[in-house]
Amino acid sequence: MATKLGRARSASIDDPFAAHLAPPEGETAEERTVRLAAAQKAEKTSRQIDEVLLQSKKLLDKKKSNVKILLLGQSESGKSTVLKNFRLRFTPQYFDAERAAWRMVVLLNLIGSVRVICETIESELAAPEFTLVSDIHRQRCADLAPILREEEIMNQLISPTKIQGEVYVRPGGEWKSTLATSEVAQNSASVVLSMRDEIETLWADTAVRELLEKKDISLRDGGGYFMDDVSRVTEPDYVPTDSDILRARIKTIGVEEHFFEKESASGTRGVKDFWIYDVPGSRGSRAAWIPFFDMVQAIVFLTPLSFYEVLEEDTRVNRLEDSVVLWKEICANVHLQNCQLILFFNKMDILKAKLRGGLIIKEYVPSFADRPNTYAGATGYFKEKFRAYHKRTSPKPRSFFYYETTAVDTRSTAKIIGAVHEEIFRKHLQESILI
Ligand SMILES: Nc1nc2c(ncn2[C@@H]2O[C@H](COP(=O)(O)OP(=O)(O)OP(=O)(O)O)[C@@H](O)[C@H]2O)c(=O)[nH]1
Ligand SMILES: [Mg+2]
Repeated sequence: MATKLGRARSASIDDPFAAHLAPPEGETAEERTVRLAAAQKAEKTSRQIDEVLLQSKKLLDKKKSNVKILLLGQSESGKSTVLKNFRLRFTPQYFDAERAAWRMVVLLNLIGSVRVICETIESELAAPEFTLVSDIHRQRCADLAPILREEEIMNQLISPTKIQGEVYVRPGGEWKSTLATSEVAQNSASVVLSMRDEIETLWADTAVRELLEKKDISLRDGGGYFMDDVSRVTEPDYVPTDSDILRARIKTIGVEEHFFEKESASGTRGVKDFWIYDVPGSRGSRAAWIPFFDMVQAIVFLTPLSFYEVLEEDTRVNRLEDSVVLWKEICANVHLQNCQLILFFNKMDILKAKLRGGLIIKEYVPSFADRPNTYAGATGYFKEKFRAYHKRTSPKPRSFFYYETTAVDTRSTAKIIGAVHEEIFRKHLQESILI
């Protein structure tokens, strides 16, 4: 039987809270236990809220005090690939944990290439004149229809909304955990693995290769190219290599924000914490860049020297011209006048291969004239152009940093990333001392 307890102490009329804090009159021992337990729970919740607030504040402070780097450049210039290189170099443990998800992206890229090939065959077969391919190819594509359905299923899983028919994943790691753990994705992967022979047969067909060449479709240049690795990437125990992850392509909508914190792994000692922002580069999404201009200390600006290509989103615009216009705008922007600008001529492996294949620069860039039609000739010429714009348009003088990169090559990029990181922190330190 519960006993009523008397009031422990009477509420002082001078203390406005005392009446609320004092135990209720005539409280039983049971009621007291319940009340104290409730108070304890409320206190715990309050502590948890305080903890969350403190963490958010710490995060905000970190953002304020840590170096922030922005990756800029047109779509497909290699921003997300450079971000992967930073992650591989500075947070290798996180990078490692994501291999299962990237395996699925590699398979998706593989299906994407099959889709391009089959669509090209279909349109060729629809042409009234003589075609390079025949009903045999139509049948091969029909046999491969199950993997195209799996592409749809996997895309549905990671991105329920498409934009203009294209699949984009949202920033953050959610799509990675979905792809890595979902049974539906595992099942899709099994379907792809079961069709490896059919994929290989399609790709080994010389008529198919000739058709792609005739249509000027170079799967190799488009990113996410794994057609030469079918047997390897369709092994049941396949784990993507670093290089595979760098070459895998998935489009992100919105801004990817990554915090780089010292990991205990060897090789990352002495690294200061910093943030990197990876933004989308297509013309329609460049407005998303502006909010970052006031807060970043360094910009890595990427441009492939693809004077022989046009933008995917606007085929009237030459890719290199688009990059030059962007570069001038970034250099001239007063909000960025104190920002370090680091220029990457990226995809240099592709430029080298094109030159080896007989690309004549002056046919695309008449002002190149009779300079040596070589890799050094091309990079030297365009480097001076970019340097001149940098000097002419920057609101106040600043250093010009420039690197030739092949972001899918982890080894050479790791060295460059190390040098860039050091340079950014050297300047940051100098400025902190001056402040
Ligand atoms: N061969 C070659 N491919 C590269 C290089 N850098 C990036 N790529 C590939 O090009 C494709 C596009 O690269 P991303 O890093 O996704 O390009 P992005 O600038 O982030 O593009 P958006 O997100 O659309 O703005 C990917 O499949 C990369 O693997 C390079 O140096 N050489
Ligand atoms: Mg990207």
